[in-house]
Amino acid sequence: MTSDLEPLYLGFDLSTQQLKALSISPDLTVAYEAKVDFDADLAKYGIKNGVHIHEAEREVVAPVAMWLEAVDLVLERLKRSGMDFRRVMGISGAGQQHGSVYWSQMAEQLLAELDHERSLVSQLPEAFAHPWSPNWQDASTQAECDSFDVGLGNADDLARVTGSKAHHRFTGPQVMRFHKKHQEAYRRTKRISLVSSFLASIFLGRVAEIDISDVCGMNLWDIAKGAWSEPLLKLAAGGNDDEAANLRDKLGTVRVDGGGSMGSISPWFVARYGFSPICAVTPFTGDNPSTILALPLRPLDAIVSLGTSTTFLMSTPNYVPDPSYHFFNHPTTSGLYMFMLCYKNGGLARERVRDSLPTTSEEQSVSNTVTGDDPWVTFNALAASTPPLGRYTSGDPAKLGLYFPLPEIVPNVRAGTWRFTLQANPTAPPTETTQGWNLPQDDARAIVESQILSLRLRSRNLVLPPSPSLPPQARRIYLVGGGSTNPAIARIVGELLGGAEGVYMLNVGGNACALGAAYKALWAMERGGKKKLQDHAGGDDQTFEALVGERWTEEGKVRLVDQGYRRGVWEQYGDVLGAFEAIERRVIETE
Ligand code: XUL
Repeated sequence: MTSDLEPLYLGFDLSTQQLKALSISPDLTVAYEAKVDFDADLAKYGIKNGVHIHEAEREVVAPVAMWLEAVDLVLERLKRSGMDFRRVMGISGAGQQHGSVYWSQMAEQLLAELDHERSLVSQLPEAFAHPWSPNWQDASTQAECDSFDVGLGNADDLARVTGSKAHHRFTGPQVMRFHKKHQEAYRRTKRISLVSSFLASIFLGRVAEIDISDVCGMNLWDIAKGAWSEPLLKLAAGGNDDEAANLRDKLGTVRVDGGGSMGSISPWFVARYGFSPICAVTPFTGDNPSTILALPLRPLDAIVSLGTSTTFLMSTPNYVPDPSYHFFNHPTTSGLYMFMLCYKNGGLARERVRDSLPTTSEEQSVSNTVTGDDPWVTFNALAASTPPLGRYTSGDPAKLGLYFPLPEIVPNVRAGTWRFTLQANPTAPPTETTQGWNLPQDDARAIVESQILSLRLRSRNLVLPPSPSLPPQARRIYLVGGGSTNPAIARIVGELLGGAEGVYMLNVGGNACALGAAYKALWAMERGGKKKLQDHAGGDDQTFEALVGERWTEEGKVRLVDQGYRRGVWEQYGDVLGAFEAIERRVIETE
């Protein structure tokens, strides 16, 4: 180790709209942080919300050069905040999942010979066979998804082998389209990285391996065999064996161990920013796998991320794949898996309802005096005062809706709003109608219920009874993201999903993903204890959960926001799960 300076561990989060960097001390306290906002800082790339959209083909891409420039900029900002880079003993990072980067033949040499007097972006244009990275929001690959879904038999078979059925954004279908659409660029491509391994490569000074968790977002990795799926490689590469072998070379080997060191940081960072030459680059992973590392998450605890989109994450020892959700290898702990649901419609859909609600002048003045300009006052008041399922008396029909201002992934359905009522007799089918609805007011509770009902429906086979007297549910539910501060949403999450030990807000200032990356770097280097850290070998002794669990204190990091399970209410929602499934099916069938 460099002298007796206290070590720091540095985590990056390369997301759609920004690059964040955050360093922690060994006791897990955040020491320094900085960020680059693509739209605000790098508008010259002509992006909006970090991407370019080509509407006609439903194509969404991000400029790779912008990310390179962001790396320099974020490190400059960290330096200005006073961080001494010599202290950094390990770095890790998280990347938006599924995106791919296409390196040229020149990449390795250019990465190895960077001149510290010059920026990354000025030296690496020739390192890429294609200047764009297909983004997770891309929806241009329907034809390729259709081929993937029948590639191994049917969508169930694909989900069983790779953890997911085919999705537009998954890298296998994306590579298949790239191969057809950009033949020349594909031919010039020497290596293909995911966004996470691309960022790791920059720090490593050579193309880094893809990690064992993020690789599951490709529809190309056979999870049970722990190997690339040969038939799927062949499919993505255009159907012949030589092309499949060539694609395997482009993708390289996969790093099975989520910890340890992949190598020392590239000399460019040492000379330009003063990093120690022995600072280790540890494996980088996807943003969702990294988010579950922001706390010592126990199996059967769940994270609900209430951002622009909604994601539901759980760590579980059981691999129970199904086409309606995703399974990934856990990023640090072999034998565990990450279960994920990922929706396109989340915060934006709730905002649409919020903005449609009438504001009485009385409410407006309460909002201004009590809460400043909180735009959620009316929405929250309505969501909290409406009884579960909009049923004022036990004989009232239940109100159920689907609210998708954007085309949805779960289920795969076009944009639209649908409202139903369900008679008290549970065997009666739901009726599509707005009769009995008090609109738009009833939408406030119904939209939150609808989003959370979908989570409950799809996670119900993965949870267990936390104690003999309780029905199957998560133990703790942690809320993260913008919506996590909303008390009305927290209460509905508790009423509907339960949470035997309650619903908590993870209070980490929107940094869960970068924090997870920093914790991962720390664990990667310190899991073998002091001795191995000094030898700079990284260890292999302590699990992530054990090491971070030992140092983690809840104080200031989590806050109880709802009691969770309420007997009777949780069961009422359980009674309408079948009807909710039926209305989804009905909507899909009418497409
Ligand atoms: C997950 C997904 C998004 C991206 C960007 O499947 O597509 O959550 O990882 O955050």
